[in-house]
Amino acid sequence: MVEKVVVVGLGYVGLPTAALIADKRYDVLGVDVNTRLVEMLQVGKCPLGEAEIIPVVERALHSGQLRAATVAEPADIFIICVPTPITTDKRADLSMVSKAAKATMQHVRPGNMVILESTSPIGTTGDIIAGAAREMGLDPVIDLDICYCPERVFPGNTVNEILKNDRVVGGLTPRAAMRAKAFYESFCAGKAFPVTAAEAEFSKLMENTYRDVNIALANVFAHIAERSGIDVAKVIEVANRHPRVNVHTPGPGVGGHCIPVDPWFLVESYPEDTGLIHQARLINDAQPDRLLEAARAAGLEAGEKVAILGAAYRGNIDDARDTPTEKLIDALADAGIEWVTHDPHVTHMHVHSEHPANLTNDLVSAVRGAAAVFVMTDHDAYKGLKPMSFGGPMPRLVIDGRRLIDADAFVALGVTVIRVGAPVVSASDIVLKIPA
Ligand code: SAJ
Repeated sequence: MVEKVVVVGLGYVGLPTAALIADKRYDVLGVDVNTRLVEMLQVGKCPLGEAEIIPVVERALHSGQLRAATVAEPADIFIICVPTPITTDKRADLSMVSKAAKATMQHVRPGNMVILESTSPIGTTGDIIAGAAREMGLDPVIDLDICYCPERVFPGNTVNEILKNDRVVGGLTPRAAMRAKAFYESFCAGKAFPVTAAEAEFSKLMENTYRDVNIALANVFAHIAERSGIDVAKVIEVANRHPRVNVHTPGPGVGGHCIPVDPWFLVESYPEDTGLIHQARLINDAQPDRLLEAARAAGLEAGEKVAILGAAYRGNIDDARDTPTEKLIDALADAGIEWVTHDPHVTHMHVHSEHPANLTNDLVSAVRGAAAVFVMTDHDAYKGLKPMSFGGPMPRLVIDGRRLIDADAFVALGVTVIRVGAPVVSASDIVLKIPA
């Protein structure tokens, strides 16, 4: 018998998950509160997602294996994939999980499996999902299989990651975990590892916190290098030849909807044990400010204009959520400096900040009249960037937060180059190096 699956939350994880499960011959209903999105899906159109996802979603819609609605229906398996953002005071906002759990439980019957995929503080599945089941008169342990199975999607490579990554599947009971394992292994080539729901919640937070703390460590190494006149990139390269060392890449800060958010869930719940994690968050969040401070120390002044290269939080994607560029914009506004943001992929930015990004995809117009250029995103388009790409007079300063540009070529034209983790280089340094 074909199992029916309801996926609640059709965002960057839920929608591709729903479509890929439908592709494996499950009967899938996608549910979302966004009526415009649902209406588009109902006429067979996929209005969001990466280029690879759109045809998968549209194929699933046309085959009838995937349908969309604003309200759930009875099914065998329910998957909740709604956002879990943080509040301005860095607390987990679980309101969407609560709402989705309550609405979903209206349709849940004994024998069903209910899975939470949203990144959540330890204990959320036991509290909120099981709590919503109890409110409907269901015993979360006897009547249902309740699970926590975190997504591990790397935006830009979503389809592959859903289909190939190993998964952690946590159950409120061993029976629930084994059922989740069988379900995920039915559409995913990766292996599913059964644990408890709390262990799975912790694993997801551990994975992203590990990355954040390691990036912060790399950023601290960059600060030390900047002070000591050493190039950190060169040192990281040789240090990483050690078989048990993997220093991450320093940069202009940490963006995205996961890494700058998830460590706070641990800090909120375990403040006495998370000094290191808290400090790492502060270090990564301060990187855009440090870049601006360095530029100001090199002469950038209020009233001048700068160009920011890159709005996306990571290279070659069009996703600008929580991008370090937004923090840089706020710092520029505070310093009375004007800005234009160039990005070849991002067409709109949902900013928390009250300041506009002033986005353009025309590099020459973005840098025209700029006193300084900040490189914030590791897009391929900026790799090896040369002065001639600016198509006109040079800025006085280039601040390379990603170590991408052809620094020598800029310095040769009199531009001062500030790079994360390296000494500042200006034309006078080159002159000094020329033998008499
Ligand atoms: N970054 C650095 N230095 C590095 C690596 C990354 O500065 O060495 C920056 C990036 O430029 C970016 C930020 O960190 O601004 C976050 O990037 P990321 O590469 O960690 O990727 P995300 O946030 O897109 O995806 C992460 C992934 N988690 C891990 O790699 C542990 C992904 O697998 C998760 O599914 C995703 O978070 C999520 O949804 O939780």
